[in-house]
Amino acid sequence: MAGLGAVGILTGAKVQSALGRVLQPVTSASGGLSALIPGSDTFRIYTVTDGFPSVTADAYRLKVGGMVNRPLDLTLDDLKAMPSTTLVRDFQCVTGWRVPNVRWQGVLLSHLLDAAGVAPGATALAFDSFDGTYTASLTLSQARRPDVMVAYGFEGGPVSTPHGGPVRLYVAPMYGYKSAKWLGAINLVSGVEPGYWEQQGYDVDAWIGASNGRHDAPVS
Ligand SMILES: Nc1nc2c(c(=O)[nH]1)N[C@H]1C(S)=C(S)[C@@H](COP(=O)(O)O)O[C@H]1N2
Ligand SMILES: [Mo]
Repeated sequence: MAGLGAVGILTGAKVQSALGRVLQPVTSASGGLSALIPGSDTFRIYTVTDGFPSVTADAYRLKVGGMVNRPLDLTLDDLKAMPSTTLVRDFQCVTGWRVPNVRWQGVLLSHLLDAAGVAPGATALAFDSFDGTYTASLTLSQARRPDVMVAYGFEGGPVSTPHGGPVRLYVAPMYGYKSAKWLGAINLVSGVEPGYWEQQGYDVDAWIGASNGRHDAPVS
């Protein structure tokens, strides 16, 4: 991955397109001229399917199921009625780009786990995107961290469709591929089920390391 990152900086979109299609460059979270400088702090928009899936805020549902005591079927309003958390962190893709100080708002995953009640024997979470293809995984202890959330807010507004709205996962301490966009379902399972990129060689434990230039302090 370190090698890929270095190549990514040199050849940009070509390498990124091998890892996930880049559909459109968007303005940096911090804005300004940096958006025009190749390799600078802008988000790349990724999807592994043909374009973006889209649902209206009214039709959106998040299901929490699998090994739980009380399966949940939540609307966007249900999520917004839960205690909200704001995190401001760097967002880092394993290919080398990083966007500093991005503001996310949403519900801690630990809160959803408590609401659903984790059944005995569950040790991991499997996340499904409503794009029908993308998946991600976390262990139960990773999911309970105070910097892991289901996000509906981004930079003071909603999470846009290209960024995975209306609701995406946001796993602050890990590389971006853990932060599944267009989040449709969370299932509690008895062992880690490697996600989309993890099945193709990315680390299942995707901690962002200090050697990768992260400069916000880890929570723990
Ligand atoms: N559904 C879905 N989620 C996804 C991806 C994807 O292709 N599809 N790409 C992942 C990767 S590798 C990164 S770095 C981030 C990028 O988020 P962005 O597209 O909002 O910049 O989304 C992650 N979540
Ligand atoms: Mo990524």
